[in-house]
This record gives sequence, structure tokens and C-alpha cells, in this order.
Amino acid sequence: LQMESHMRKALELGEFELFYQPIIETASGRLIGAEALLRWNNPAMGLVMPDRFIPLAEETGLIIPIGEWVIREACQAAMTWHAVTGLDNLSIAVNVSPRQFRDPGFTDAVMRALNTSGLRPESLELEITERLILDNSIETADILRQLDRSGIRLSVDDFGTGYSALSYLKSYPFDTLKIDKSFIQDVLNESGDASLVRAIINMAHSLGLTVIAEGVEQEAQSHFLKNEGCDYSQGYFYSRPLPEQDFMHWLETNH
Ligand code: G
Ligand code: G
Ligand code: MN
Ligand code: NA
Repeated sequence: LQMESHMRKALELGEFELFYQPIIETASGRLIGAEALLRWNNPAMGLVMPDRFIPLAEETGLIIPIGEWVIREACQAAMTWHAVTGLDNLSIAVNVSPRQFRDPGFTDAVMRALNTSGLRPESLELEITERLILDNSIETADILRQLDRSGIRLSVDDFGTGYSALSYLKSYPFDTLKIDKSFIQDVLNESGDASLVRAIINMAHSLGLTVIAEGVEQEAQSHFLKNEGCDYSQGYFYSRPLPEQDFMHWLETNH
């Protein structure tokens, strides 16, 4: 209960902060965008990671106002990068939890964030976990189609860790698969993981989806992914998630 009222206050006090992790085109090393990752900057607790507060935010419904703030903030940040670098096709990826997605005001809130910031819908990517997709509800399908029609991009996050009923990939309008970092971590040591990653990339491409590898930490992993034709990569090898100022600095020196 204490944590809940803490979190409620945090939103008013502006204690939430977005970090940004670059997403790179594997073949060229070129920057294509970033994923926004939420942090809670609390004077007493320090920098609190999402695993410690998002579950409670979902349970209490606080994830809805927090999530609206995240999308607004992320869209505005992307507009700033466009202005600063002149690269107006940099995209911003935002994580959406199931509770947020099922809120009746969700799509309106997303559209408002786009309108207010002026960001093109094609520059926004919403990351959704398999957990959400597999509820198989008509509402979920409707919302996904509505977002897709508006031009927003949709990705499956943590791909391979859920109870993948692969059939959803052909019936829902996804653009991107994000291969979970657990597969990438052992891609050089476990031939099983290498085979899985190769198979996921080929399957995704044959379904017309682009692929992002998450958790790329070593150059050798990036070579493997390049050889296998993985479109995009993300991970500590390129950059950790960075506070906005540091990300801007990274942009200026790396684009
Ligand atoms: O850096 P990392 O510890 O940031 O993220 C841990 C987990 O928290 C990931 O599974 C990520 O999807 C989730 N997460 C990070 N930021 C957000 C956010 O803004 N909203 C939601 N719903 N989840 C987030
Ligand atoms: O679940 P989701 O994919 O949204 O969250 C991504 C998580 O992975 C975040 O916690 C982020 O900080 C973390 N992350 C990003 N790059 C790397 C990496 O190269 N290695 C590891 N171990 N974690 C990473
Ligand atoms: Mn994610
Ligand atoms: Na992920």
C-alpha cells in the first residue's frame, strides 16, 4: 500500500524518467531508432528499475496514467531527435503492458500523444508481449487492427518466451518480431539457440516481418546476426539504455 501511494505521488512529482536504448541496422551499423525504458528516480530509493514497480502498477491500474505519460514523453523525445539530427525517420519503441492495452481509453491516448507531439504514426512502434496476444479476444484483435490502420507499427516483444501459438503471427497485423535476449545470449555457445535464432529470422521474413535481436552484448554475436540476415539489433554491445541527455550526446557522435 505504501509503495502504491509512493508511485501515485511519483507521477505528480515528475519522478519517472525514460531511458533510451539505440536500435541499430545490423548490416550497416546505422541507427534506426530507440526503445524507451521506464525508470523511477526516487530521492529515497534511488533509480528504481521497472521490474520492481511495473507489476504493482499493473495490479493497481496506475500503469494507465503512467503509460500515458510514457507515450507522450516518448513521442516528444523522438520529435526532439528529429529536429536536432535532421534524421526524421528515427523511430521510437514503447512497451505496452496488457492492462494498459485493454483500457478503453488506450487508442485515444496514443492518438492524442501523436497529435500533440506532431510525430508521424509510422515513427511510433508499440511493443506487445505474447502474453497479451494469446488471450485471443475479439477486443485485442480489434485494437491491433485499429492501431495498424492508423499507421503505427506493432511488434511482438520477448518473442519465444511465451506460449507461442504461432498462428497469431498470420492473423494479427504485426510488423516486427523482437527475439528475446535469452536466445541471443547463448547463440555462439549453444547450437540449439543458433538454430532457433536462424529459424525465427527465416520464419519472420517469410511472413513479411522484420526482426530485431535483443540483448546483443558481443561483437561476435552481431557478426552471427549479420550473417543470418537479422534486420536490426539492440544491446549493450551498441549501447546501454541512456538518460535522454546522454542519448542525445550519443546521437550527435554516432549518427
Ligand atoms: O531496462 P529494463 O530493466 O528496462 O526493463 C525491464 C522490463 O520492464 C522490460 O520487460 C520492459 O518491457 C519493461 N518496461 C520498461 N519500460 C516500460 C514501460 O514504459 N512500460 C511498460 N509497460 N513496461 C516497461
Ligand atoms: O522486455 P523488454 O525487451 O522490453 O526489456 C528489455 C530489457 O533488456 C531491459 O531491461 C533492458 O535494460 C535490457 N537489456 C537491453 N540490452 C541488454 C543487453 O545487451 N543485455 C542484457 N542482459 N539486457 C539488456
Ligand atoms: Mn521491449
Ligand atoms: Na524484449
